[in-house]
Amino acid sequence: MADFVPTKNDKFTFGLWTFGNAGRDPFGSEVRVPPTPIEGLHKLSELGAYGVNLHDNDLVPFDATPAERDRIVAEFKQALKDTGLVVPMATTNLFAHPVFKDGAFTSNDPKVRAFALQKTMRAIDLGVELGAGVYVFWGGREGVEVEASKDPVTALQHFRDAINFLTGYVADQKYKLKFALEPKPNEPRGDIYLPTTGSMLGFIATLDKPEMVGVNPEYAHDTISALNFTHAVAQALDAGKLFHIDLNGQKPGRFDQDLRFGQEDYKTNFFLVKLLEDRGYTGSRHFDAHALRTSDIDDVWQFARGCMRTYLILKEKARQFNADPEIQALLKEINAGDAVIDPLLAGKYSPAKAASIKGLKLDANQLAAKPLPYERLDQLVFDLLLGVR
Ligand code: GCO
Ligand code: MN
Ligand code: MN
Repeated sequence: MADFVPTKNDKFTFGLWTFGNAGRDPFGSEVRVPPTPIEGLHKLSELGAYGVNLHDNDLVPFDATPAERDRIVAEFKQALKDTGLVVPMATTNLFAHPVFKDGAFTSNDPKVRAFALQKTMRAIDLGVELGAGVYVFWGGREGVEVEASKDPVTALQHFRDAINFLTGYVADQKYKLKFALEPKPNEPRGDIYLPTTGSMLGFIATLDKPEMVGVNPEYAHDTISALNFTHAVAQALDAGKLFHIDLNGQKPGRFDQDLRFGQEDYKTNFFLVKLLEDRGYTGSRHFDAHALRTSDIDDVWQFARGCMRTYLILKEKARQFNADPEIQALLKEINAGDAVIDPLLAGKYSPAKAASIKGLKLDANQLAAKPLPYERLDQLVFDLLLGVR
């Protein structure tokens, strides 16, 4: 820990598509030949990662024959054994092929929706075969540019039908698999349905088997909309729905950058890591990012190393924050309770509590005069993060 070198216990995972990114962007072609999935397993194991996650087509090409599929999967399973890495999460590529150009589960065309279900059932079988316990749904193409083209309520019903169908499939197969829905406001669609973690949580409550379904929030996705990602994760934790998390870097209000974890906004990432660690989150710390377009392969591995190192540094900073006497004394002062009032505010409503609260002698001006030394607190956090404490 002192050298911030990860071990498998840290549960760091990378998508095959992350180190496998060839640097293509909307304005330019590939800039590097990425490592194969198997080369990636060996390198990540050397770097101290815990596992890899994948879309069906990151491993098995879209048009592979059943024999090719079986050979590729067998070789990959052997490499997992050789490296000791695991596959905790799997997902479906429902965005790359032109068939999904106007959506998968929310396409207006029932044949496309059926094709998406067929592909996803096969991809779930693959994920389970590789040992995945979490299955992610990122609806990259589930949206519109032309509002007139889809009825938004019907689109939600179609999405609900698909998730209900697939939880039924998983239960029927007796798979031990949970679903994690990943919200994103836009990109590649102009507007994607269910754009935030809160929208997903609301939607989950309308499903047939809500207990099987949680969320996979991503730092970049909430940050694109300039929302507070740590608060979104807190809400998911509070609801018992944080089944997975995608960590990366992003400037607010920009295109989807997928930067190295922690590359932007150290403070938000510090509070994010602190939240995950303080609240005992036990899932994978998954990096859904890729190296810069300027990187060669050596630099790709610097990127992977950097994601994990940054997490461990922020985790150590969280430990220091929790052990810092001055910060803790301030927090104690700010959070001082009240032996009479606290019990009245906690737990369920009762007529007796209502009467007691109505009868409290509370002087608003006196309450307003209470000092809140937040400038001091925030500067202490800054000093701690910048290493001068
Ligand atoms: C994105 C998304 C994806 C998903 C991935 C797993 O912005 O492209 O974050 O990377 O996380 O498809 O479902
Ligand atoms: Mn993303
Ligand atoms: Mn993601």
